Amino acid sequence: MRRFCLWLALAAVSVVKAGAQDPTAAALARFDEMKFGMFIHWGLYAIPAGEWKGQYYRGIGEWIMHHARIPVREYEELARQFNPVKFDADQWAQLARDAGMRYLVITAKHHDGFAMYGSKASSYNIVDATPYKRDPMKDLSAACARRGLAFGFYYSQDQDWHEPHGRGNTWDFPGERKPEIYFRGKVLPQVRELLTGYGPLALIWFDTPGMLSVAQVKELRNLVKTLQPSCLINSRIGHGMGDYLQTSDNAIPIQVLAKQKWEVPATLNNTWGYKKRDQNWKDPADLIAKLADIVSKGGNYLLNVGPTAEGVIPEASQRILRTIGKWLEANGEAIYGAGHSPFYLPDITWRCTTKPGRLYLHLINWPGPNFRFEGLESKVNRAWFLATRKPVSFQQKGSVLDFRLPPRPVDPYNTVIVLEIADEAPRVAPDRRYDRIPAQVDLWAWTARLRGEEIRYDRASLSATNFHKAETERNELWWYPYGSLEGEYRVELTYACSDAAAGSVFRIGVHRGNQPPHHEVRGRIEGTGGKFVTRPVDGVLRISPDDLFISFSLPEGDASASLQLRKLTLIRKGS
Ligand code: FHN
Repeated sequence: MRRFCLWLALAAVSVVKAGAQDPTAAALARFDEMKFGMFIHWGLYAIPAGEWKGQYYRGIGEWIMHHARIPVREYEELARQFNPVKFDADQWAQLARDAGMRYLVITAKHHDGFAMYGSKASSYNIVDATPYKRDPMKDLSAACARRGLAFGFYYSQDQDWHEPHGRGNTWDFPGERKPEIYFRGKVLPQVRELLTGYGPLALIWFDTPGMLSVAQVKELRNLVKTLQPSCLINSRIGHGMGDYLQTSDNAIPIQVLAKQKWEVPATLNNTWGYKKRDQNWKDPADLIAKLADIVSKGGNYLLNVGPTAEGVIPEASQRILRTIGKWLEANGEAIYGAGHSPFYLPDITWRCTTKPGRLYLHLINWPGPNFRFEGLESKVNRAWFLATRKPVSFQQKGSVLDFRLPPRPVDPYNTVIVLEIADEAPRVAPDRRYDRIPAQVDLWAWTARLRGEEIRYDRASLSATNFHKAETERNELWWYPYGSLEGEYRVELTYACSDAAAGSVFRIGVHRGNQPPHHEVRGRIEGTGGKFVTRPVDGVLRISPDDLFISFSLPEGDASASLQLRKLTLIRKGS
């Protein structure tokens, strides 16, 4: 504990030092400490909640205006019904605290163009256009401040389906767009309002930069930094002008990313904005493991809730978040302010975070009673379970540690072992370092983004299944290497499939941006009698550093949708 307090004091000094030089650097240091935040998508779209005129729309709920091509005049009617009488800012902020979150980001204006705060720049806002007539953002920013939660706004700066010169609404406004009119008339004044009316903002979260020019983005950035020099800007402002990297939605890099600070925005089910039908809630065990995964790779986790039109955060979301909060109460030391893993992360048994003189081993898939951990050259003085403080028995021979563990996890979600080491910073065997990507890399289904409404991950078999609806190619797995893979690879597939379901063509694609693959290998799913097997795939997969993601899908027919895919293995050619 004393060591931890000393470390906290040192961290505070470094923040003060950084702050003396550069407010953005100091803000980034604070952001890095926080690790876990609440994202809130709340707007008029919570009324239709995924259905329009009796029809269900697939996809994310806040996009219903776009998916159903709802005319502006009809969508505006929703404002006249929006009356969130159950909204309680203190309850929301308290939920974030109970979940162990340290910051909160809420949609001030999403792509539908409706301002969820009292805007003078556009009367299409919650105070002027709804029966509610109040500004919930005033209450929420104050409730966060009372609880020491950092506060930030989401703002859709380019897409605005309500405005003729905003981007995205081609059904009402098929004519030529003059983005400058929208940018000067709405974006700049509204961003000014957000930065001047709600106290200090930890960050402003721009989204889908689209068509804004370099000059416009520069002006937007300057406005933010002039009004609040320590307000951080995410990379989705565009043109490389953000302070930190926003990964794609629900996209966790496959490896440690240490060159810059980053954050993963993620959903608790499949949608951001409230959608009645979407009950595909993620398992708390999975979310807790993902939090450890993200922190061990150097990132922050921004986890979303989508409140109802009445202003209630769904019961299921609350339950999940409080479960995470309980885990953090006992194990937060291994998360807040922790550094990324000094090791390469070869499988999904463990993740590692660090503080001076300490390593935290997060056992996210229980290894059983004999756990061998290789690659640490520093001498381990002591080891104990973080949650119970009970010692863990181990033997160290050179860089090999052999732990003797109970047969079952100490914590069903993630058991953390603290290692007190003789060095301030761990010494790691060169071939195990986090930046040494080996010749053979496993892309586990668990580390992939699950793309689609039907696809599911099963923790017991460590595999993803339900690769349905091949015609829309929506049920897929996507892995994000963020520059960590480059070269030509042979590929192996580890999967199980009943003989009756065999036969579909599978595709492993390499994508640049959110485009169809520019390169791919294909094969056919063969039956395995339901057992997991590893089979080679014909062809060679070429990956370059600027490729965004690698996908697995059934592009032609989904007869084999029930296959269980555990991992792809990439074996660098010539190795
Ligand atoms: O289009 C939006 C989407 O509605 C949601 O707001 C997410 C959150 O990251 N961002 C965009 C898509 O990336």
